[in-house]
Amino acid sequence: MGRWIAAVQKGFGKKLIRLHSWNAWLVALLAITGLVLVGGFWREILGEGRVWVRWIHIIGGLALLVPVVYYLFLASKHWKQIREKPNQKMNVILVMILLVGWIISGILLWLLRQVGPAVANTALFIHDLLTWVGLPYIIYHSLTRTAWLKDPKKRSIRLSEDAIAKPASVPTGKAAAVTTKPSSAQTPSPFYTRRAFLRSVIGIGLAVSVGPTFIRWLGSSLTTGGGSWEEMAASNPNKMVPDPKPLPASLPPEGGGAQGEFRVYTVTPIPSFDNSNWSFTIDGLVDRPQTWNWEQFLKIKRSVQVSDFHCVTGWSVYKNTWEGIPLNDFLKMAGVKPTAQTIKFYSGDGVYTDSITLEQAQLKDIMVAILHDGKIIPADLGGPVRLVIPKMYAYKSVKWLNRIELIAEDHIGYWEQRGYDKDAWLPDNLS
Ligand SMILES: Nc1nc2c(c(=O)[nH]1)N[C@H]1C(S)=C(S)[C@@H](COP(=O)(O)O)O[C@H]1N2
Ligand SMILES: [Mo]
Repeated sequence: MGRWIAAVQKGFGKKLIRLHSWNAWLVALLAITGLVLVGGFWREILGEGRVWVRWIHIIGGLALLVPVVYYLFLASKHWKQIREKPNQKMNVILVMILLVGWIISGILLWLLRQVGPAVANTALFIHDLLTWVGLPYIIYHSLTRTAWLKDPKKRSIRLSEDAIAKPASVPTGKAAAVTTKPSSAQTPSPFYTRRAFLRSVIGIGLAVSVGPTFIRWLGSSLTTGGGSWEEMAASNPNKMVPDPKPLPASLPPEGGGAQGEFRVYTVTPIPSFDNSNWSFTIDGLVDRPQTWNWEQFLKIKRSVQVSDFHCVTGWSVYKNTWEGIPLNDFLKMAGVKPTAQTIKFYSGDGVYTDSITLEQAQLKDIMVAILHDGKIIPADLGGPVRLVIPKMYAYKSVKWLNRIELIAEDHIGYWEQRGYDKDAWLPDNLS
C-alpha cells in the first residue's frame, strides 16, 4: 500500500495540476447544469432537454468522486507542502467540504425514491446551501487565481524535484508556466496593487449580485410558510368573482397552516383567468358530460383535507389544508362508462397534461382544489383550480386544471413523456 501511494505520488506536482484542472472543469459543468436545473426560465424552454441536463448533472457529480478520491492519495504530501500557508489550507478544507457535501447530498437527491421525502428535503437544503456559499467562492477563487491575477510568489503547487531535475518531462505549457512565468508583481507597488484591486472588485461584485438572492432563499428555507404566498396573492393576475367562501375546517386551516414553501414550477408562461375565459369540463367516456362556469362551479359541494405535497426534485410542503371537490364526486356526477380506463387531466396552460388509472382514482384524497389554508390559490401555484394527488409525486398535481377527460387508452403525461417515471407513487413508508 505504502509503495503504491508512493507510485501515485510520483510526478506529484504535475498530477496535482492536472487533477486541479479536471476538477475545475467538472465543477464548471456541474455549476452550469445545476443552475439550468433550478432556473424556471430553462424549465419553460428546455422541456425534454431538462431530463438530459439532469443526467449530465448526476453523472458529472458521480465523476467528481474520481478527483476527490485521487486527491486523498496526494493529500499527505500536498498538506506538507502547504503547511505554512494557512489560506491555502483553508481553501483545501473548504473545497473538500463543498465537494464531499455536494456529492453526498446529490446522491441522496438522486436516490430520493429510496430515501423518502424527509431525507430528500434535508439533502436539497444542504445542496442549495453549499451552492450558495460554494459557487460564489469558487467563482472568486477561479477569477482571482487566473494567471494574470495570481501572485507567483504565492503559488503553492510546484513541480516535484524529480520533474525539475529532468526538464524534458515537463510537457504541458501550463506546468511549465507555473514554475517559470515571470511577473510584474515582483516590483512592489506602493499602495494597492492592480491585482488586489481587481480581487476586491470581483469580490464585491459577487457579494452584491448573489447576496440578496441568497438571503431571500435562506429566509424562505428557514421560516415555515407565509412570506412569498402573500406576495403571490398580492400580484395574483386571476380575476375570478366572487371569491369562494371557505368552509369552517378550511379557515382557520384544520392542518394548522402549511409548513414549507412551494417552488413555482411551470413549463409555460403563467396563464391567468377571469370569469369570461375560465370554465371546467368533464367529458369523454361519461354518461353526462358537463361544463361549469365559475359561479356554477362554486355551487358544487366541497370538502376539506390535510395532506403533504412532495416534489420529485426533493422539496416538500407539509400539512396543506386543501378545500375543493373530491375527484370521485366528479366521476359520480358524470357517470363513468365501462369502457373508460384512464382519467386524463388538462391544464389551462394548454400544454401540461397527466393521467391516472380509474383504479388509482379510488384514492379518496385526490382533490380538485380551489382553496389552500383557507385562501384562494394564486395563479403562480395553479389557481383558480388545481389538482392535488397527495399519495403521488406532485408532477401529477396538474395546475390550472380545467378539463377531466375519461378515455379508453393510456395517456403519458407531460413530464413522463420527458423521462419521469410513469409510476409516481410516493415511497410507501409514508402515510
Ligand atoms: N400545468 C402544470 N402543472 C404542474 C406543473 C407544470 O409545470 N405545469 N409542474 C408539476 C410539478 S413537477 C410540481 S412539483 C408541482 C409544483 O406545484 P407548484 O408550482 O404549485 O409548487 O406542479 C405540478 N403541476
Ligand atoms: Mo415536481
